[in-house]
Amino acid sequence: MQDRGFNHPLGSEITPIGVYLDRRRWMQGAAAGAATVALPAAAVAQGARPGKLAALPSARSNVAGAVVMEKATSYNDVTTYNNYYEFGTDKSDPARAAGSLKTRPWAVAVEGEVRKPGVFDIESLLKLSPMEERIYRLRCVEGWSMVIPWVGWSLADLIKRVEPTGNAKFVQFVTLADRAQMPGLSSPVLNWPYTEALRLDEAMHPLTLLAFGLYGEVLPNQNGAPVRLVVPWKYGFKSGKSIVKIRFVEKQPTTSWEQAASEEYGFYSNVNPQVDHPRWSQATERRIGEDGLFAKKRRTLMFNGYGAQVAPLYAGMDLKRFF
Ligand SMILES: Nc1nc2c(c(=O)[nH]1)N[C@H]1C(S)=C(S)[C@@H](COP(=O)(O)O)O[C@H]1N2
Ligand SMILES: [Mo]
Repeated sequence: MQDRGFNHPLGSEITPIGVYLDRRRWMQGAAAGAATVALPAAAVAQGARPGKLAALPSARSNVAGAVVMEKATSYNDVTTYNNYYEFGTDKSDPARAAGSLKTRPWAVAVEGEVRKPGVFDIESLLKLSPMEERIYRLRCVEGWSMVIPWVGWSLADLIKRVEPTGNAKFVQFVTLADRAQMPGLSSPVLNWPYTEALRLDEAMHPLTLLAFGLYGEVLPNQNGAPVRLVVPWKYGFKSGKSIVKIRFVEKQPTTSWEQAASEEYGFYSNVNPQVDHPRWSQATERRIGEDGLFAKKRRTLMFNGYGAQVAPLYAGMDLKRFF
């Protein structure tokens, strides 16, 4: 399991009883050879719906490695400690400023090297595949992490639908860039629109999630409403928010972060405790919500703990060179 070798949990992380029971049933199900056990997603979310936004019902994930057996970061921390530079560079800026983002109507254009390009409106995307809840770690390159119950489905479901051609080697993700809605665009801190990209096989990996919600509700604007990417084995910036375009291309695209500082942010950006950022170590991380006097730093795991699922994608690659 991906958690082997992880830091011994702190007292504050002792599993709530409902989650413990849920986990036991899950393991019994796994032992019986069942792929899934039908349980309400709320049992997994380690707490009730916050009741702030519209509900987004989901089933428990079928994807191996999707469930992290750690205490979820509180909804309050997940939604008030954000990176979303289109709304400012302070962690508190997006929660304060992202109210101006209009998430309806919304459409995602899928184009480039695909046989079936098209424009998908958000309503059709919400119905494209069954919603699953997946608890993933999110590890920022800055050295902090969270555990978040996301709601969405594997990006692969959309990719199969549009039928990539043999020339499709990379997938680019483009965030909305509208000065009227996004005050941060007046600063040249990044090249707008924010773009990210994955290799096609990374994008097709079942762990790669197109997320529409968290904590059983639609995404708050500051977390990338109405639709964002979550790539759990890579540093957080690979997970683009508020996506309006998905483009299939032959050549490796440069990303906004590479354009800003290519020595610091490589294309791959796999979470890797052995490859430090040029200005700081990546060996440990601070879990948001564990900021007390006695909070220990956590050891960062190779591929953020998802190595059993994703290491084969990088077999034979020098991950110091392709950082
Ligand atoms: N469009 C856009 N997407 C973005 C960012 C951003 O500034 N703009 N920040 C990235 C970074 S650095 C991180 S760590 C995650 C943070 O996601 P969260 O705020 O939902 O925790 O979003 C990523 N996606
Ligand atoms: Mo980040």
